[in-house]
Amino acid sequence: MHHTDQFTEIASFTIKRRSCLNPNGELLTERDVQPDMPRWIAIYKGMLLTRLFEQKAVRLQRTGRLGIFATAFGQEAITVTLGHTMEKEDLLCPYYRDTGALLQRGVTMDELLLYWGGDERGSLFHNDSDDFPIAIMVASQCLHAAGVAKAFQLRRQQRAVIASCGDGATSRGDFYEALNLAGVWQLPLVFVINNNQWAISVPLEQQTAARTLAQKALAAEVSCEQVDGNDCMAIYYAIREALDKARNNGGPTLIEALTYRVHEHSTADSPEYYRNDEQQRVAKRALTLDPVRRLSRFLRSQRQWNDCLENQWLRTCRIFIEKAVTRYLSVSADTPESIFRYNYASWPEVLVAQVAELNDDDQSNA
Ligand SMILES: Cc1ncc(C[n+]2csc(CCOP(=O)(O)OP(=O)(O)O)c2C)c(N)n1
Repeated sequence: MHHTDQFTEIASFTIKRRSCLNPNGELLTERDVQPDMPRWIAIYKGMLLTRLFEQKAVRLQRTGRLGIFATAFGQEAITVTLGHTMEKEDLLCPYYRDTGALLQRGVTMDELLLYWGGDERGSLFHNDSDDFPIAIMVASQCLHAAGVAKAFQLRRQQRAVIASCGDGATSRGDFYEALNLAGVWQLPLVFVINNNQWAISVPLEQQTAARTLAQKALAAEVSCEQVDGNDCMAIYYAIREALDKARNNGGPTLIEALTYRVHEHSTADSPEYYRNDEQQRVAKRALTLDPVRRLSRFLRSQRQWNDCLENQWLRTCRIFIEKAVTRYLSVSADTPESIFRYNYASWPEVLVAQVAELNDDDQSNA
């Protein structure tokens, strides 16, 4: 007996990748990008500022004045453009590689240094936004973002939320749960995945068998695309369209920004221990895709930027950074009980006892 089954195609999907500038800074898009020139300059300046600030932060860590730091070196385009593109009323649930976005959102360098210096007061942003503190717990911010987006929807506010995370985060349950809720509730939520292809020592191919991270959105019926993550223009258009759609009840979007982590994950690791020779070569080659150089080439070809402007801006950044570092270093240490301060409006009995014990210890040590 011979059985044949009848199959009908019931759904099919494609994943698109968006690019506007090639690695030489040449335009690939038909769009009229000229009217937006001040925007490209602002993003470029934001990337330089972020790069210099992060270099300083690493030096502070190396000299014992910060606990740890994670840079976005070579992948500044995603975080800076993301912060630049959001409206003030939107809300960012950032992760630890979002220094560039937070600086764009008006978070001060002093606050960021306090945070990385282990001081809880660094999470109290005074930037007049409702942005969340930096998430260290991988993917936790995706669920927080879904909750906030649901609140905006219930209040009928025209505001969008961005959940920013890395590729490793998309391997966690929190990510899938948030994505599922975003789809089923049609939340005003944009996921921006910084796919730098490493989760500390674990390369992407050991995280997932999926050919793109964008396609993870398909199962949740969430719109998705991949963008060249070193191309500020492509990132800008993708995020702007997604935010506009979210604010106008058009539902959620997932944007996978494809880039590469050139250096270490953070100041606490060294890639030579886990990247083999070929992977080290790939990391070196990835430097040729540098988003800063790419946008610089574009701006210079348009006669919008030159060495003189560059040097002037670098000088301004350095002065700005040095002043922030001085202020950060002059902040006196918080009290030990600060580790309890932010979890509860009023402490439960068990914590009251622990705080008392801590204060006793503190006094007897003094
Ligand atoms: C829930 C949880 N598990 C483990 C860690 C330790 N950890 C910190 S960062 C990281 C890798 C995250 O990689 P990815 O999401 O790709 O972001 P990237 O740092 O590469 O930008 C891990 C496992 C953590 N912070 N939270």
